Amino acid sequence: MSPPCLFIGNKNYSSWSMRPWLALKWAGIAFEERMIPLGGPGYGKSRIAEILAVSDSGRVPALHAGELRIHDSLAIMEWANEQAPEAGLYPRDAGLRALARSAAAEMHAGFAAMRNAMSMNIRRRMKTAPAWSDEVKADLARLFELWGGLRARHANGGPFLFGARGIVDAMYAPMATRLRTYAVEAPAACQAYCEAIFADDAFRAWEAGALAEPQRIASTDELYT
Ligand SMILES: N[C@@H](CCC(=O)N[C@@H](CS)C(=O)NCC(=O)O)C(=O)O
Repeated sequence: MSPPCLFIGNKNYSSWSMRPWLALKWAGIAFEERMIPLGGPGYGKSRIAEILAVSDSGRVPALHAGELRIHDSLAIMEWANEQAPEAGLYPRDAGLRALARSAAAEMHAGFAAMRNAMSMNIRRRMKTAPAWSDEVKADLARLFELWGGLRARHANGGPFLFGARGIVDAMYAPMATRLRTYAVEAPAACQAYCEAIFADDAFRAWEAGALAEPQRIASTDELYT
């Protein structure tokens, strides 16, 4: 059987695509990838024709594995965890696993103000942060509280949120790039966590792909200019 195929958006811009791509790499699951450019007709309405052809939601990421078509980042990562349980994408302890799932779900369903105001743009570096709304400030405070608490608790187990890297880190990796892009000052423990993400081999491979992409999406590149 041919390997699974992960359909993704532009590596520079598609935060949801980055997440399962990292988790699949970390799990050691071989897969093909196909990039469908965002930004053209239908973008923002889940109506890009090339995406609709491979994803029932009209959004990427989507994973095809045999007859199976999974069209959501977290669902793809849960599938990866079931395919490769030995990879440790979630903590082995059941209680910690529940907390990791809580943190992953919080990202999947939340941080809307940050996601809107800080569109992922890996290659971009703003010199100073724009003035953030109260909603964005509240999201940042919650992010730092969550990361800071987990790092304090798991400092001895490794540099990631639960010590070893896993689905929670895949979920939050795009947030680390947002802080870097939009010149957000983070508490030291959170900055150290961002550095651990930036040093990760799979993250660096994704980042290299983002930097090599020629396409520009003006609506994102011109935020705050
Ligand atoms: N809940 C979905 C969100 C996926 C999503 O919003 N993907 C964006 C790209 S990052 C997309 O496909 N946008 C296409 C559009 O808006 O038309 C997931 O977790 O996979």
